[in-house]
Amino acid sequence: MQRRMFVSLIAAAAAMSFGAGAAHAADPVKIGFIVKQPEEPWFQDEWKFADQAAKEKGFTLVKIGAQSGDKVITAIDNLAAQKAQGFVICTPDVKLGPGIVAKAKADGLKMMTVDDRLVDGTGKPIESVPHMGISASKIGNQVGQALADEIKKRGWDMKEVGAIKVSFEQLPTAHDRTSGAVETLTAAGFPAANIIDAPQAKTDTENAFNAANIAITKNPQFKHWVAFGLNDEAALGATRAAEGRGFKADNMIAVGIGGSESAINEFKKPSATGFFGTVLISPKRHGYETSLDMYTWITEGKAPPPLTLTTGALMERGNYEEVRKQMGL
Ligand code: FCA
Repeated sequence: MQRRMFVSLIAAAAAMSFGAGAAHAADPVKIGFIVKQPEEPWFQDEWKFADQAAKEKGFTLVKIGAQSGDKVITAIDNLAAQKAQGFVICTPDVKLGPGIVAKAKADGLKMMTVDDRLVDGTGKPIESVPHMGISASKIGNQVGQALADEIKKRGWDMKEVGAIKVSFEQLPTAHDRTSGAVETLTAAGFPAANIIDAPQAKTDTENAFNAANIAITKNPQFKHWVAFGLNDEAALGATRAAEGRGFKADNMIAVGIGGSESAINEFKKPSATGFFGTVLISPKRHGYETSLDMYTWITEGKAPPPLTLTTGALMERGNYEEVRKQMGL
């Protein structure tokens, strides 16, 4: 009896020294989180919430920034060499889809995508890879509605308003977001001819600034401007370009998508800027939940849901703290 107790004590001590989660004690869980633009606050936030999941569950999170296809491939190889079992990725280019899937398979890693969904050679989403993204068209509709409401509130004549559509057509979620905004804006009576396409080369503030600058320069006929794009960086770039051309808060309404630090900093400025609002989306769901999904997949063999689309809520200068709190941020 005493001997048996001694043996089980030793077993318990051994299990403890390997850490919690005894079933995989010899094989610690390691998960990669690869993002395309690590400097962007949205991705910093995703990482922050992924870290929270890692802390709670006791796995190791490997955060990697990969701005090109080459870097993605190197990142996957590195993860395999470090004995990671899986990764979550927001790819720098969705067309890399088949290559990334093949690489993960060759290296024996589980993968799921976040934000930007991989496409195959014909441009169709790769449905075999679990994905969490935003409900892009609906959130675009919310942006368009916010713009239309504010134009009306200010009593502007829509004929005299230009709309900068900062576009990034090669990314399906970007296309869906801006199309949603256009749809709602025109349904509210905004003239389609006043929507000026401003294609950006990359989805950051600088490229949005350059794109918007050209749009404004080429269209001196407008008295007021509104702007939208796929994220806050697009709306901010357009805001800065408009400011440079003399269109400040009272003649510019930009609405972004995101609600991370770039937007908050803008709302915190002592006086209002042309960055009127943003549709807050959840970096917590996209960072915490995806990492947890991957952890469950690795430890219990239960694959994440094939497709999860998250929602957003409009927030403005006057209510951003409240709206963020409501979303648990
Ligand atoms: C895309 C955009 C990001 C963010 C994310 C949810 O990846 O590039 O800015 O909006 O979707």
